[in-house]
Amino acid sequence: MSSYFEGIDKIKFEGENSENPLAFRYYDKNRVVLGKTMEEHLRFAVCYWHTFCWNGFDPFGYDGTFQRPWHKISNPMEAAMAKADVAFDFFSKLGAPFYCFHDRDVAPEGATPRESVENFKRMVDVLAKKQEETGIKLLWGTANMFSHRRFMSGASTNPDPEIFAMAALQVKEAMDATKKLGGANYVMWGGREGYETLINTNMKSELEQMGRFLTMAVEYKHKIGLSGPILIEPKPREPSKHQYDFDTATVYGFLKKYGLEKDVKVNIEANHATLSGHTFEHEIETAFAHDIFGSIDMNRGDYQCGWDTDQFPNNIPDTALAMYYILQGGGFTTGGVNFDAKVRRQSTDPVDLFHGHIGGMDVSARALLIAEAMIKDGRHAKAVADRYAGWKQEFGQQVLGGKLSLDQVAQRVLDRNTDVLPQSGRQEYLENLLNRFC
Ligand code: XUL
Ligand code: CO
Repeated sequence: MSSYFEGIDKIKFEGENSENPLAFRYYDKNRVVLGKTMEEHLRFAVCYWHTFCWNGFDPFGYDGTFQRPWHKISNPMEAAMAKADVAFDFFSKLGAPFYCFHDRDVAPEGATPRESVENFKRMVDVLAKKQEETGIKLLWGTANMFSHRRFMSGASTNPDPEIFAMAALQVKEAMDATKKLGGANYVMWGGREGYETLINTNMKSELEQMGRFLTMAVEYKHKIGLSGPILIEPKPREPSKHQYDFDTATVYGFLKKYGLEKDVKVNIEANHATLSGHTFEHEIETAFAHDIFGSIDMNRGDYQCGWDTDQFPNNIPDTALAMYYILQGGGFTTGGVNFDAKVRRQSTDPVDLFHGHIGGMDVSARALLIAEAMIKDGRHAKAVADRYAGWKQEFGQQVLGGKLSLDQVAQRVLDRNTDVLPQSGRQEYLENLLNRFC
């Protein structure tokens, strides 16, 4: 048990009228919503990297602003231990049932590949023990193949196959660790799987390398019996200028090409969706439409900044719409709501970590209740179903069922010989309807 959060008790649900900033007003983990508890629906996870690894650094400061005690410990394994103590203390006090990590978040890179593997294995044992003591579970594990300078030109997409091999070692070890810790999913985010300029890039080769890498990871998943899916996390850019896993639709095309669409799903991040020019709900619905919805990284961007600001979500209608489409699609199975979000670098106190997460959890819980009300009301779903009703009728079904050719459909128009008039899409009515629930 660490003393970093001394004075902060376990966060409780106190209800809508509570004025206590360290209490939940909406997240009542035992409340039943559409047949499942809030805890079962939302499957909240805290991310290790933003909350415990980032030190508040930005390129204009001399140093990080947070000065957390474990950042000052010079022995890297001792620092990793202290960080793990604080992390599990935080998860427990917050009441988040899950956490997520990169290999390098929990254990330091060693002087050689073997030492790195050793460090990681030692820390995985520590995490296993802490999971057992606290009951906290792993939502997903992943490997950091973007921070070390060796990955500056990519991991699996690197021009050098020996760096591909270094990435393979990390993924193998991180998959082993995820299995050992009972992780529900395994995530791959390709921050450096892309390029800066085509002038020095063989794109065809890089895409083939990436396809091969993912195929090997899927084979290994089956080999070790890692039960959950591999999740690709799309993002259009940053740090790569052109990131190959641009958005969900792009990822789906890639999975189809390599025949991996049954084994691999997506982890959709709100701020990545908006950076790719889409809404969060567009990405969620695209994933459901292709049957590859896995999990979400919950956060928000900044309307004025064009980069990944990873802020905690605070917009109720936006979050409600995302939650509504998740529920309409059937909800989470192995996935959950991971806060890939960080407090601002001026939010330097331990308590700020609680404010960020409590706010994000309450907004998500409120969004879940709004989604429940919309589903029970049924008017939105009916309006959309009515709009497409023709496709359920005889002619629509014949077209979709492949019973008619293009010239037969054309002949139908000539036989009927009447114009077809457009029907209102009722956008404003539906927007007003949504706002009635928020
Ligand atoms: C980066 C990002 C990553 C992934 C995991 O934008 O979202 O933290 O979630 O590698
Ligand atoms: Co993310």
